Amino acid sequence: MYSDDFKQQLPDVDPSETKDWIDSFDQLLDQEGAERARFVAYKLLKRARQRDVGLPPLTQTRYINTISPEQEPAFPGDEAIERRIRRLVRWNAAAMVLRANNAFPGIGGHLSTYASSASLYEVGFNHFFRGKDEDAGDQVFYQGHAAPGMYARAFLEGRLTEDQLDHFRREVVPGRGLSSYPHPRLMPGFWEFPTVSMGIGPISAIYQARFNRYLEHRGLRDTSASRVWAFLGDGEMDEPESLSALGMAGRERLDNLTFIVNCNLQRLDGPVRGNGKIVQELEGIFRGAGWNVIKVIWGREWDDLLARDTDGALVTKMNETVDGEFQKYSVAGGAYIREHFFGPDPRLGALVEHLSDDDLTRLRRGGHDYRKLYAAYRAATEFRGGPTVILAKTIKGWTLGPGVEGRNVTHQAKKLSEAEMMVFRDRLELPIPDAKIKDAPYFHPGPDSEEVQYLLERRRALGGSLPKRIVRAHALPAPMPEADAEFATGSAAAVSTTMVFAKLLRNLMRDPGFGRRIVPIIPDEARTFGMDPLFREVGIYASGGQRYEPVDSDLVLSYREAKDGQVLEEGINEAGSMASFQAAGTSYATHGEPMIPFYIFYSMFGFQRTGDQAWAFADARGRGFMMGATAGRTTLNGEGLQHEDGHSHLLASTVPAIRAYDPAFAHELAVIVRDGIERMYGRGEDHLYYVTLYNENHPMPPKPDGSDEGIIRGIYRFLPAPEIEGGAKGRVRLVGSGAILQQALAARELLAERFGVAAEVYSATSWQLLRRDALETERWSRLHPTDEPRVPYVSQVLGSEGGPVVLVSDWVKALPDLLGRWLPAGYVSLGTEGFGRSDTREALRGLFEIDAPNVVVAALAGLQRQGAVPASLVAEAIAGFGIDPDKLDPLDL
Ligand SMILES: Cc1ncc(C[n+]2csc(CCOP(=O)(O)OP(=O)(O)O)c2C)c(N)n1
Ligand SMILES: [Mg+2]
Repeated sequence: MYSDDFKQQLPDVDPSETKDWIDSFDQLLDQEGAERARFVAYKLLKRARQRDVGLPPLTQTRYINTISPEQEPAFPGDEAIERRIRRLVRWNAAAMVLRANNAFPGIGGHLSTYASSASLYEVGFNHFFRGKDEDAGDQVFYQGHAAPGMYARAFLEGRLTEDQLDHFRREVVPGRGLSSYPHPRLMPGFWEFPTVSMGIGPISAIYQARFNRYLEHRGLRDTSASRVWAFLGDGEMDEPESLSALGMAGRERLDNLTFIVNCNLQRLDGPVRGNGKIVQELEGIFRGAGWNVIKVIWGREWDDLLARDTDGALVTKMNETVDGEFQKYSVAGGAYIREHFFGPDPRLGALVEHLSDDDLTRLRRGGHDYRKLYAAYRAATEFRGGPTVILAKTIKGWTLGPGVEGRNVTHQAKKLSEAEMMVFRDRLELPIPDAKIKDAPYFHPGPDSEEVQYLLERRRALGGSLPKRIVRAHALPAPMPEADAEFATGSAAAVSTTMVFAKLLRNLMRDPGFGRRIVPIIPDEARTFGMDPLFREVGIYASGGQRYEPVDSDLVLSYREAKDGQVLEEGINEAGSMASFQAAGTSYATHGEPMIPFYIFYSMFGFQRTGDQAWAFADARGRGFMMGATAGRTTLNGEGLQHEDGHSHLLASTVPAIRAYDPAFAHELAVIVRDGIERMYGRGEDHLYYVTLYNENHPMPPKPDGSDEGIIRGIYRFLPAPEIEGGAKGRVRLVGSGAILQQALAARELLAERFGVAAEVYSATSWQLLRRDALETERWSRLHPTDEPRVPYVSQVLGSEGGPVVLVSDWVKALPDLLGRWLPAGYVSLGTEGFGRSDTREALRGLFEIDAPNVVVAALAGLQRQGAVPASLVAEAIAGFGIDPDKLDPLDL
């Protein structure tokens, strides 16, 4: 409860009592000095925080453990057995990486991340993480590079075989290999959340915790028993995504969320903060954002030293030593530590007089002290009113021996010499004979061993083994016909596909079958997209309800926030929106509760800005709709270079799970959304839909009979060629998409009226799916040479007969060019390569050469190449339309 700052401003109801407190403090300061006064002040502040009196954050505390030894709870487990289990996991985790690299040099893998974090995970597995056997359990985001540790544990549990461990990083034969990192796409029964792209884990975890609350507050699922745990690297915390949502987590008081930052002080190249202190820096940032911070810096060996540090010399030294120096101590040996850490101050020297140099090297860091960690996790789970971060100081490569531990190169270590392995084995006290060491054999004590029985029992008690991903969701019924029937009949009034979508979404949300499962996600642009009616109708999610009367409360469309509000209004925050999108889009698996997210955003700020999260969403087997509004380089005309999107479809096409659509009409949009819902929520297919929406108004025609299949597959003939009086001088085919289909339609009229050319018009609803189909077909034919070759759908629709083909859209030419080799020779693509700029739509379409006159010219040029019309006719057309043939190419602007 850090946000109740107003409490500070209360009047002083008992000034004489206040004075007593101040007088005693003054007395302490005067009589015992500043150090003692500071000490007591710290203690009081700490106490106040622990008692949750609503103190504003004091962002940094001393460089010692937050939980004092006397506050540590009794450890409920069998420490000795748990240590042995940890050693087994450590060994097997390393063995799988070593064996993989012995057999296949260069296959990669990491030893050091897990080595530094084994205790962090083990205490969680043995005492805290709730499994998924009965319900959703906890959601654990594992640090990507620690994956070998999770596999090694699953091996001890009997969930993975030696053969599978031996196929670490060799996944080509399905079902046998283990993915390098957590990838639900590749191991859908094991991993839940992709984390290895640094920064994606932390932001996803925060929004997952908030989404759990959303489900609960909306009465969809009781998630109160689920806790979200995120294991993160200290280097990873430099990513903007890692930190950007901390404030939200604090504001939302997500006490169902625990971060564990593995502060090994190192990232890949070297120290995270050689000249500073990452633990302290993170403490300040997290606390400032309203988090409960628990530092686990020192192991129990330091307790006695700190207890005897009555003059504060040791704490001062700890406070002043920079991380680069701590790293040096971790490799330099006891004599060096004595000289440089304890040496300069005689008081410190005296403090460790009784310890040998070896003892000094055994003064562990807190993140390797199981009991200290247990205390921290306990405190984190018991804390109420906000999220907790545990900052655990560790050594990267811990237990792997002097060549690897704490070295700058440790991150990339994937080999150990035989001698190093023997040291490692001895340290882990494992009975592996010298003769076998060079093969790095796995070590399993047997299913009946005390260790395995213990760990299985622990997991049983906690609800089952982890990591595990289970899909328990039931299929949803198809939308009622009322949801989209109106769009098939079209409308004479000019409307935009954005307006149509807003209407369609509202209809769907009223569907009794699944309307309440829809999750509209909007980064502060609902008004732009005409979606503000939702505010009133279904409310904006606000965990604490609306605590004020909105300025527009007298209006029909007022800004209504509610605890059970349905809209996730994320603010100007596309990364956060994507993280919500992932939490909602994976809810069918995480919680067995299918939710249908529609994330609506400026198309320019989607794949370009948060493309990595789209990739993660697809990896996570998310299901949902990304709606790229204000699409089109020339259709969003006044906003200029940084807004006008002509390439997001190209970027989207790189995500393998995508189904990307660029509908032109209301009926197309309706068919696409209905089909998407049926595929993802009826048939359980794991897709990411990308659908672009335009803000250009035009009439919406009725749906042509029999067009559904074409709309879904990516192209259909929208209009036949017109009859030309006296016979056509030539025949062409015009293919358009989105708002620019209007230009193809206008070109069809011009071609008929002015040039006697008959043009068919096709709507290409999905360039990307057409390419996908063509690639699949082509591949099939190549691998089945004795069978009749299959013909790609696009070639079936646009065969060799029918005249030249012109393809035009508000996207870069590269998009239709993706279909190039399956199109009739000589096709022409028109598009919007180059930077956008502000002007009228007409002017921009002229600039990018995608307006009706330019489509006509391209069609005539196609006929000219076929010898159907003379070059002079094309030249006349160019002149007649006032097109300057020497005008600037928009690519050169
Ligand atoms: C977005 C991104 N950039 C770069 C990398 C490459 N990378 C992998 S691990 C790593 C260092 C990780 O350091 P830290 O977060 O401190 O984790 P540790 O292994 O030390 O626990 C880097 C740079 C990545 N995985 N993701
Ligand atoms: Mg690190």
